[in-house]
Amino acid sequence: MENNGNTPENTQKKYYNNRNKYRNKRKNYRGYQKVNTRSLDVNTEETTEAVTQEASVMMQNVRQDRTATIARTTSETDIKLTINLDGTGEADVDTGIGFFDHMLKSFAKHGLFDLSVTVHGDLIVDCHHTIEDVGIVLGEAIKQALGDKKSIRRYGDIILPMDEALILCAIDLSGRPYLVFDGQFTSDSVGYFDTQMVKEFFYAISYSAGMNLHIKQMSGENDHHIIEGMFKAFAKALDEATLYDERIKSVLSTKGSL
Ligand SMILES: [Mn+2]
Repeated sequence: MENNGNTPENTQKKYYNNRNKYRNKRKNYRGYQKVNTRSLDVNTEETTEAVTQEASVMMQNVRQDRTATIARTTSETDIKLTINLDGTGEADVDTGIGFFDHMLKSFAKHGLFDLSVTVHGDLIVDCHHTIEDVGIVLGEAIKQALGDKKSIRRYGDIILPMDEALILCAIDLSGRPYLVFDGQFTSDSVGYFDTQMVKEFFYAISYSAGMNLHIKQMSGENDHHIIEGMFKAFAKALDEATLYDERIKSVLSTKGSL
């Protein structure tokens, strides 16, 4: 009564409570990943601490679902888009512009994103609204899927070859939009895709995603190669920037947010 409740009975109860907590943690841990648990078989205080740490790592591994779906309707376009940043490259794309579909499928495949896009755009006018608005919506979806950007690499870059074309792409998921685009095309269009729209598309993404995006054509002659190189390079750089890095415990910024 006067000994702070530390009766032999209570002490035993506490012991069993702690033991059960420890066992549950171990059970959860084992259920999560069937890996080497031999190191957990010795019941010492040190081991309990190790298990607690493992449990915390385990919780970090149970990541947020990085999927976003956005629907946007204006008088010019009607768009529904879903992206999963942790996908496998599956794409289901129908924009009404064959070459644009080809580019978006390349983007999904090489970034290992799952992407579904359906667009009813005013193609009777031209391809402008359709391509620009998909850029806006894709950027919004990327931003939404990224969430708080905790534990991601933030930066990604590549110099990607496609035959004679060589494309540099560098990304900072800084939250600050900025596009630097350096590309020269010799034809007005590839299929029904106007080459002027390449820059517009990436501009729209960088602004709606809050992304610093550099795309630079280092060489290239064939517009199909140059544009496809840009979409693939963007995909690879974005994949790298969105990858989780276990060493990054919070967001990769001295400000504390991105
Ligand atoms: Mn191609």
